[in-house]
Amino acid sequence: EDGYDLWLRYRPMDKAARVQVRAAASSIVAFGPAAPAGSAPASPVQAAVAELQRGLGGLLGKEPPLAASVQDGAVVLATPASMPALSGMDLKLETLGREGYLLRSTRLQGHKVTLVAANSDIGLLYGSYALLRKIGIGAEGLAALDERSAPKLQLRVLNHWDNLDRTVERGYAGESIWNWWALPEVRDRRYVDYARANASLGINGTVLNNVNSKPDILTAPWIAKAAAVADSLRPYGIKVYLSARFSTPLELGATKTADPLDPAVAAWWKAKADEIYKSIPDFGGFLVKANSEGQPGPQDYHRSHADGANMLAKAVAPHKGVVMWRAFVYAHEKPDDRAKQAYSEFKPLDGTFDANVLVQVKNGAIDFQPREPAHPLFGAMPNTPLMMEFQITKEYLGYATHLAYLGTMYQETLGTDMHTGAGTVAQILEAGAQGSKLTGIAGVANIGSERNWSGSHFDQANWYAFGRLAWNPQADARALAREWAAQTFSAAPAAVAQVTDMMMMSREAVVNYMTPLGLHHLMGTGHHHGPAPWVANLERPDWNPVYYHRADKGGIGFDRTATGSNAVAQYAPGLARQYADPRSTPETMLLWFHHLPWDYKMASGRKLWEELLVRYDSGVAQVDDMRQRWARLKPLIDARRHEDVAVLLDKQYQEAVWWRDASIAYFQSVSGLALPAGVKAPGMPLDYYKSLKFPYAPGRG
Ligand code: BDP
Repeated sequence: EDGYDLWLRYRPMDKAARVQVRAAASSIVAFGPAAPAGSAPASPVQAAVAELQRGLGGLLGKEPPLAASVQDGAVVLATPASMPALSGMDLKLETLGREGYLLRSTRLQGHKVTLVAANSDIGLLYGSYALLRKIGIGAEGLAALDERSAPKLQLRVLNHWDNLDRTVERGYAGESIWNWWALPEVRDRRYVDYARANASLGINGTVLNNVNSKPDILTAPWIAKAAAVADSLRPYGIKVYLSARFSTPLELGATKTADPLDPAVAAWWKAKADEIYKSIPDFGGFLVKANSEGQPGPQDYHRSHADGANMLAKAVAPHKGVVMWRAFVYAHEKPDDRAKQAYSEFKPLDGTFDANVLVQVKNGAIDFQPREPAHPLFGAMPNTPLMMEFQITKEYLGYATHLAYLGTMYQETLGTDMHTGAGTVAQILEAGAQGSKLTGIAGVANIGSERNWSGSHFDQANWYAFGRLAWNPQADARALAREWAAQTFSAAPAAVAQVTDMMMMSREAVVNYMTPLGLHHLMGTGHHHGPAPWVANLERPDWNPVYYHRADKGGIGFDRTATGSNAVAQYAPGLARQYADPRSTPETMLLWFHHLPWDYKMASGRKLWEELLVRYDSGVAQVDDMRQRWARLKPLIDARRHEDVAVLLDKQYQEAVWWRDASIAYFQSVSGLALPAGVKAPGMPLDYYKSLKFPYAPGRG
């Protein structure tokens, strides 16, 4: 096995389980025309039938036939439109919305069946995947099914940072999955497998190109390419979106300015939207990165983010499109604290955005670090739909070579109570804005052209966890890890338990050996690979790691309290109070909010300096532990994938040691403190770590 099949492997179940499954799923009844043999499904129902046949066929060793009428043991896919009798069955379908589904063991027309019911065809597709998932993780309770589920967020979207030359910004899984050159004539079959994987999780949108966008993407040839991708994804309920460069009309020579208040500019965007919708009638809309990291935007014309977003929103509104406007901004002026910029710029604009605009906010206020406190904008803009933006690709967490399950990280942010009275981040996202139904979440994809899709087998789990949390932001990371492990590696309980435990410890291990106790942004310049806490020579202060850790003889950490940048004041009072005092700040975030002396007493009784060393060591030890657990799993995992993972864990171990040693060597040089007895000295002198260069690191786009 090479990982291509993802969590949709459908390998044969053991005999006892097969008997159970056959009783509940021996044939399939669906309504409407079936897909012609050999061609890709053309509708959600055809996609559902194809997946059930493939899935049950694999699990049971024999493909269940399509039956023309209801019979015992059939899986019946039905909506009130395709089977009016459903309306009389008190199924409460109205609670499922457009995309939800119901799975129920019941009697239909006198036969015992497994009913997959929904209000729409797309609900049937999601229900079919849910049924296969249930069987894939052990088939328990299949004879007495009664489950209903509906997505809690409306837009569940992947963001591809894919360039038009097929490189991928922060991509570590090969080239872009989109073979732009060959499109639109050539549609890679992989697009359908991509759609299947996403639909199995409930992902219903994808932004095809990088947020650092080019004007070309909105020209006719590229619209045609995007339309071809959209055609492949449509049967799976996935809408296509595009990242738009704010200065596109100006750069294409169509207008003299990109000022959003210039009527010619607005007219150009309106006409452009009309043109796109001609080829892609269900086009989702635009994602925009403006006035950030050198990208053009409305502020170039002394207009606000709202002026820019609303101009685009008006262009797509007649077609029911949306604008996802990113809050990841970098001001031109030297900031007093980069962590404060998004809130400072966006909070005052609350309530001024058009109804079809969502502001897309990264999970934390800096940039996808191994650990960040939740972004203060969540809960602070009650009149504006906010979308969460997580990063699935591991730009700052060891690329695709380090094992770091991000389900725990996502859950940590989603579970944070923002003390605004609106509950946790998950609840805030679910509730949406006053008077609006728009809700959403985005994940920066880790998908590429590699056979295993994500650059490593375990990185598939981050795609999986993102998708499942997008459906239900209150889902539990451990339960999702278990589900993924059972479907991806083996449903044997011993394997599931061990793989799950490894996943659950993995992200904390990375935090420990890279950025313990709230440290952040210490990675190598530009490529973000490996430790570089000593870097101090970059033009902008907030590009330098020393800006973030502020270590000197006296202590370490970024003072974000009233005596420092006062970023804590951006949080609601309850949370601000907690973060303002080192004693009530969780130790995991201590140095994010506080600059403390090296001999500051930690909860463990140790001094801060000693605690830091302990954390670095425990990160290394955790990777070693994962390595040993994986070695013990050898008899339970197929040989090729077992070896693939083992090789990566060895590399991760070496790099964890490197992170530990380089960090300790550097912080010791600054603090001047001795290493306590028992702490191993770094393997090499500090200058050695400083001399390492990575000019060809991947992911620069
Ligand atoms: C940072 C990445 C950069 C992205 C930027 C963004 O280093 O490549 O363009 O975020 O989100 O994390 O726009």
